[in-house]
Amino acid sequence: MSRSLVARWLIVVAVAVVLFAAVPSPMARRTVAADTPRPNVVVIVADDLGYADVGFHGCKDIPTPNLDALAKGGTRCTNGYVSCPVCSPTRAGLLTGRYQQRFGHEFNPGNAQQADPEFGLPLSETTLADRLNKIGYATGMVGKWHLGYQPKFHPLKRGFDEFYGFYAGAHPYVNLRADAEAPIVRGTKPVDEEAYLTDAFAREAAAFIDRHREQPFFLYLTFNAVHAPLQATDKYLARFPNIADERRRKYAAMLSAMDDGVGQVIGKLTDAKLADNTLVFFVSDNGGPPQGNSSRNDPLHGAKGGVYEGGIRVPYVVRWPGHIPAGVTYDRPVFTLDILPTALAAAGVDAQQAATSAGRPLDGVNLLPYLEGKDRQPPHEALFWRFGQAHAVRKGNLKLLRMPGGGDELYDLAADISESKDLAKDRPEAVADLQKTYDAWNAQLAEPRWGPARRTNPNAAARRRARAAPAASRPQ
Ligand SMILES: [Ca+2]
Repeated sequence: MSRSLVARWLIVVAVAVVLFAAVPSPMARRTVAADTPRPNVVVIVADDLGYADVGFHGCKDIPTPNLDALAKGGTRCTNGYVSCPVCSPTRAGLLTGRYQQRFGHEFNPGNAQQADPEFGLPLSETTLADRLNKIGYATGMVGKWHLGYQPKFHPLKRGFDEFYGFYAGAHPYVNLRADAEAPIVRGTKPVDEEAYLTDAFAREAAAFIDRHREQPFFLYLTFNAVHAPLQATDKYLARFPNIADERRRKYAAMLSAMDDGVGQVIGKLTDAKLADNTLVFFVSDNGGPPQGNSSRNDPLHGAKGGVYEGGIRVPYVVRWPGHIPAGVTYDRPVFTLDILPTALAAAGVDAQQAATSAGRPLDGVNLLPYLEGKDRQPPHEALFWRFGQAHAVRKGNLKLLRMPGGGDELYDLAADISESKDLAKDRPEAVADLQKTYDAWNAQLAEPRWGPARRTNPNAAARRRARAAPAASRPQ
């Protein structure tokens, strides 16, 4: 056979192979059909939302039909916790899947003027956005960042392709063009925003889904609703003519706006025929602060800032149609650190293995086998909280806690969700056991990288900034 004939023969064989491969056998077709595309991931975080203030927890004066529909379409975790009773540390834990105290992210920073210059999610940590971006997900963040003011901590440097929102822990909702010191930014550029901020975030989230409907995406939507300041528009206030308390009425309007926003985002997923292929989480970043925004946590005791249940147990919903059971509750303790490994498992990645080999093991676990009912064991042997002088550990239904200036308190949450009967004196052996468990965890933690005391003194913060600045730029 001449060389040209060999070449022709090879071409014919190659074409035949390609054609044959393009027409899969019945077996191959089944494999393809079973191999569903990687799901989108949408994590929606509310800010300072009380445990009692959603319809699916029995809220009566503020309807939340869209959140209720989300809960009905998924599993509601009745013992869903955050890893800190305040905003920034919870977000650090959520986005890393690791106890934030392992890397010193224990406290809120204060505003940009007061914050420690080194405040920010440490660059040693890998975010959920980093991990999903690396495997081909489009990653977008809309809302409150609260994980660093410096450029090196910017969302676009932490795994997000797109960002629309603000950096601080709180923001006005109206008259946004006037807010020159703490602007709303798109990417890194300040923008004028005409809309009510909650409406703007919903609009941007829906637009992100529209832009990326053809590829797997991760949307991290962090409303600052219903965090103070209490500001709402007439459109939403008009829904609550019967709430006499003016602060509660404004809170209701803010919450109703956020509920509309959730409806807009879920509606966009549905319209784009993506709902069945999207894993959605909804949580609040900490318990409600009734004094701050008129929220309610009942029947839980305590509030934002403390380690009673009212500070750390939050509305927690997971929805992934066809995978996670719909309209049911899951009652074992879970927390926001579980979001990262669960989302990555849904995307086909064993996050724990990757994180462990990188020397930064995860504390969260993949919840899918538990929520799907394949694993009946509790996902966690114990959950822990440390927030300065306040700390707590929950093991089974027993919870040991200590608030600043107080002594040991022990509660059986199965019998006493309101933490009304302190069992510490009656059950010293349980106190000792839980304390030992807590001590073993606590010994693994780092010192806080910044402290709450620093943020209360702007002069001290200014001195620290001066010390941290390069010598040439220091004031003489
Ligand atoms: Ca918060």
